[in-house]
Amino acid sequence: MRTMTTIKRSPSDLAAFGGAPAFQEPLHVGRPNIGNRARLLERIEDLLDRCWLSNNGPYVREFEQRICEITGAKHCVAMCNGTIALELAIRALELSGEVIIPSFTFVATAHALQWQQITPVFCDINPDSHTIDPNRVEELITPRTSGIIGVHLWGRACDVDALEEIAARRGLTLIFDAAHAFACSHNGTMIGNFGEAEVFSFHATKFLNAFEGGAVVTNNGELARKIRLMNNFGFSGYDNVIYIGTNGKMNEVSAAMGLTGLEDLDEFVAVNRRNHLQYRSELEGFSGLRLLSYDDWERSNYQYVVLEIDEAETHVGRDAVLEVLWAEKVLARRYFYPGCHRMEPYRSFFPHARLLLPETEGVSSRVLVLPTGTSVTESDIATVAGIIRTVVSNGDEVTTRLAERHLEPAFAE
Ligand code: T4K
Repeated sequence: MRTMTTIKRSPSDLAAFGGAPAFQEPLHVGRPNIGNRARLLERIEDLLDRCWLSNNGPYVREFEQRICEITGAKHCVAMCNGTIALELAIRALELSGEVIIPSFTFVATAHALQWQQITPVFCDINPDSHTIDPNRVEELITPRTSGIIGVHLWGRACDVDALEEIAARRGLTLIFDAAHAFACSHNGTMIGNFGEAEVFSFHATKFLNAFEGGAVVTNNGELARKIRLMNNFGFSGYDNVIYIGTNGKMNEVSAAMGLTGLEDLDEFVAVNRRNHLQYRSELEGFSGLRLLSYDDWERSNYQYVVLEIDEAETHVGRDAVLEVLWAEKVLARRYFYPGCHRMEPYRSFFPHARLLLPETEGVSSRVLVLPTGTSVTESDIATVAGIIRTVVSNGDEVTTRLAERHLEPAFAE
């Protein structure tokens, strides 16, 4: 049992102010969904018996097939991670010059471009959806712009239709970073079918994990063929290299993990959804708190519990709530603070970018991502929500006491 019986009714009960931590062991945000261990070990035994560990093995091929079945997309190329998958999609589509992306995303979206000497141009987001604002995209198009990468942040589709319209009208290539959006839909069509290509991540912390993994999914056969070549050094059959490539291959153990997770996909969704609804009911009615919701008419993986804290109403800032939670061993995260534009090398390249990104600045100062997934229990969530309720119900006091705490010599070091 992780939870102790301490109920945090008042600020004095909080670990930040001397109380016992609510959890004995850290409660992580990104705990992997493991699925059926016996099935995984069976598959690993099997691949060891077969002595086929990588290079387009049977489990990788089966994994790609299953991703196509689930998304309805025609082609899937599985890879060692989502970042390489993004890099290969960008390269195969011959993007160059400048590409417009949101700044409010994991830094891999920007790095995948900059790694190839393509400039990421940061676009502001819609503060309600947290995704790229199509109304701002058009202002950023220059003669050097070759494409747009929309990010389906938190697994909620960005404004696909508006981006498609702009890309078509302005002759730009459109792809999507769908790292968070495996098994999600947009207007009833599964993510994986939009733009020239969509990229999934199957990292340990993702809804479906392959330890590390990623994939490019597309309905364009020629593009899939090119990416498959690039993913394996450009080899087309033995001894014949026809393209500059790299090594982005997924290995068989990763595919075994991915296939095992796929067998429990419905269970992962059900648990995440239940967790989400519990957080919602526990935090409902507290002014200044907003929990991002998922559309019930869409397919969603409910992988992220995203809380926005409006300091003007709660009188306690997001960072203060974070500090209190960490003291309780609840390792909530400030994804995707402070925005790519405030990270290197982009901060040095574009020192004034923040002036064009007011919504990104605002959202990234308010967001806190809370623990969910199959390893988080109902009682864990009740405890976490209880701490948050105590903090926001006593916003002024918590803020003052944290400020005093920071003045103590122990915290000044
Ligand atoms: N595009 C977007 C929009 C993305 O969000 C990402 C990745 C990518 C592209 C690139 O895809 P990949 O190349 O990663 O496939 C994590 C992940 O490393 C990263 O995959 C993910 N996005 C990002 C949002 O989160 P960190 O820096 O938060 O990782 P870390 O080590 O702090 O772990 C997060 C939490 O999960 C901690 O509380 C610890 C816990 N954890 C982590 C691992 C790895 C576990 O409990 N078990 C584990 O095995 O980046």
